[in-house]
Amino acid sequence: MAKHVISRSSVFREKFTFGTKDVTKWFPGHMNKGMKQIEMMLKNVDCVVEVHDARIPFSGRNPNFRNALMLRPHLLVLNKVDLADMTRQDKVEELLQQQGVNSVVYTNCKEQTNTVVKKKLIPKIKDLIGSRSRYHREESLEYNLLIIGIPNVGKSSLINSLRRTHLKKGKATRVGGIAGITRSVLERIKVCEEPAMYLYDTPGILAPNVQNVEVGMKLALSAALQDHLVGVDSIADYMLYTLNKKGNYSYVKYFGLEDPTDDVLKLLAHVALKNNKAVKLRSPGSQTGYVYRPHFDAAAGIVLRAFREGKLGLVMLDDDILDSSQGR
Ligand SMILES: Nc1nc2c(ncn2[C@@H]2O[C@H](COP(=O)(O)OP(=O)(O)OP(=O)(O)O)[C@@H](O)[C@H]2O)c(=O)[nH]1
Ligand SMILES: [Mg+2]
Repeated sequence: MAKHVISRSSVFREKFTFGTKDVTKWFPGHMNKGMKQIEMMLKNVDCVVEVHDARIPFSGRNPNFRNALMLRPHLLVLNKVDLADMTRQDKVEELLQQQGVNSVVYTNCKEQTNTVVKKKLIPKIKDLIGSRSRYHREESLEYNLLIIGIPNVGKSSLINSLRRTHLKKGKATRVGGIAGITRSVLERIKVCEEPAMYLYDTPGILAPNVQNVEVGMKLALSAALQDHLVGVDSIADYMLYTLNKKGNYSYVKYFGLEDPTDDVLKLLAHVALKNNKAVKLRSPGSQTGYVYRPHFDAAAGIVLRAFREGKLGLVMLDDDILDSSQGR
């Protein structure tokens, strides 16, 4: 991380001013249908595997899943751990436990050979299922798992990773970089032979009302919301605010800036210039009749891609929640 001696209070914003776009209400129709399908599936499943993004272990977990989590054994998979700053893992787990989450595993489903998926996940699921009554499913030798979570956290990737690891089989379900790839509850997908385990993939489902705008921005920054709903420029601004607040100035070196900045337009203009991203505008007053200005949205796309690929360092976006629970 680049070292810069800077007096934060005089240079950077202490608070982020949220725009007018309402990011707290984004619940497309397919999510409503998905939630109903999930509720109907519950009687046929032995364990609910909830996948969430390790960079936001608390923000955006859907409270409407609570029913599902209480009725069946529940495992929380914090995925994308390759992008997350887990320095405060103990605190994360303590707080999750206070919220009733007792079983957590951390995964990186981008990795080809994922040792957690290979060695820990199936035994943990087996133990969890063994710890409770399976009711009418007691006789069945097959285990059915339901995978749930908000959009784009890696639910389908986890299924593919399990299949690759345990069955040496290829992709069974579609994966993609934009929220909303899986649109409905899918067929049973076999993920393990011994014991026979099947998984139902489901669409990512957000709470109908995200708690507040800051949670909405964290979801947008981690790509659980589609960018156009918030605007790439606003998301890039929130990213800059967040990195500066954490004293993470790695973006300075990465984008070749001279100094850290709190001005997102300055950052975006610089990135646009470096990447030849300009828009040509009519300007009757100029000699050629045209002027060029930086393509801010294209630059914001480049900046967000770098952040989401981990090029700007590992992050924990829920630091504020960990701080506010300190000493409680
Ligand atoms: N860095 C990183 N990227 C991951 C990981 N797991 C998944 N991804 C990426 O995250 C994106 C979303 O993955 P999906 O598996 O489609 O996520 P999903 O939860 O099924 O998404 P929806 O079906 O849209 O709800 C893809 O670009 C994956 O390659 C991980 O552990 N680390
Ligand atoms: Mg999916």
